[in-house]
Amino acid sequence: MTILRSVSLIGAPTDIGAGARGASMGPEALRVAGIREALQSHGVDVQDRGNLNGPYNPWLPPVDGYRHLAEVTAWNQAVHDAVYAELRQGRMPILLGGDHCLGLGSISAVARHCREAGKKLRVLWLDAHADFNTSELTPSGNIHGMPVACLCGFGPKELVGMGGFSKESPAISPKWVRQIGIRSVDEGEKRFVHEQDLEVFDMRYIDEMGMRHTMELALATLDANTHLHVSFDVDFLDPAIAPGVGTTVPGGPTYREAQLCMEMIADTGLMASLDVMELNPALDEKNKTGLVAVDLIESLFGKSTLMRK
Ligand code: 5AB
Ligand code: MN
Ligand code: MN
Ligand code: MN
Repeated sequence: MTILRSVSLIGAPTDIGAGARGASMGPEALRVAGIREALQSHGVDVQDRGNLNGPYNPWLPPVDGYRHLAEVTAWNQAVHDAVYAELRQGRMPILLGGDHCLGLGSISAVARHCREAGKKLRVLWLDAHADFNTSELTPSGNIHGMPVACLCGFGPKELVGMGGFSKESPAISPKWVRQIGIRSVDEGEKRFVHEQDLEVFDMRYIDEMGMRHTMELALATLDANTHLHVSFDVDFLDPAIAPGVGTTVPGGPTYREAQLCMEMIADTGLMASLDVMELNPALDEKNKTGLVAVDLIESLFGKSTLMRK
């Protein structure tokens, strides 16, 4: 296994890109749920870098299709810089969100690192949503619905340009992304997903083909030179096991399906960065969702049954 055994936790306590308040409390809920201790119990060296700082949430309506673009940019720059610094030191960054707009800062840093290190990048996007909206397509203006599009070069220059990238030379190609668990995509967004040929394993696919086959395809064609980034939006999970998110969508992966998904990622030994996003303790039940998230993260780090030890 080539899993990096040195991990840095980076808290990003904001809900600046979300449609509900409360994801700003996510980092602390993951700590209270024992993320550090859980990883340490699997022999991982864990440094908790504490929380990043950024502007408060003014809770304003959209301007030109974006809510809080300046604040979103500031938070993402802080995330980008922190994630990039950890990668440069050979450590695995785990971003504790925070809403999913911050996937832009995190993955732009990962893409920059991969470009400099000559590594291939594969992004696994575990989510109920495709997060592929643009300012023209969005029904809400909430930027947590746009990070994948921005990373692919479709978005405002402030965000598309993060990490030294540009519209002409974006951080990632849609070809590098595999989306899993998708079950809520807006009308215009759907068209754009098809137009850009994003590879989406939606719930219909998982229901028909099973999680095992889905993950075999999503993890196909990786090699030893691949940096595997996992962007885990907690609303990926069925609301029955994960009620503590702002945007619940019924019909998500069960506990068992999600475990298998994480175990198969762990088996590759290639995961080198991770985002844990959108946990909203204000909507949770006694940190149930925080605890299930930590449990699944343990599986990403190789917690498994006796049979495999
Ligand atoms: B999340 C919606 N598509 O754009 C929009 O939770 C929801 O990061 C986005 O996946 C959900 O506002 C963003 C309706
Ligand atoms: Mn998301
Ligand atoms: Mn989502
Ligand atoms: Mn959400």
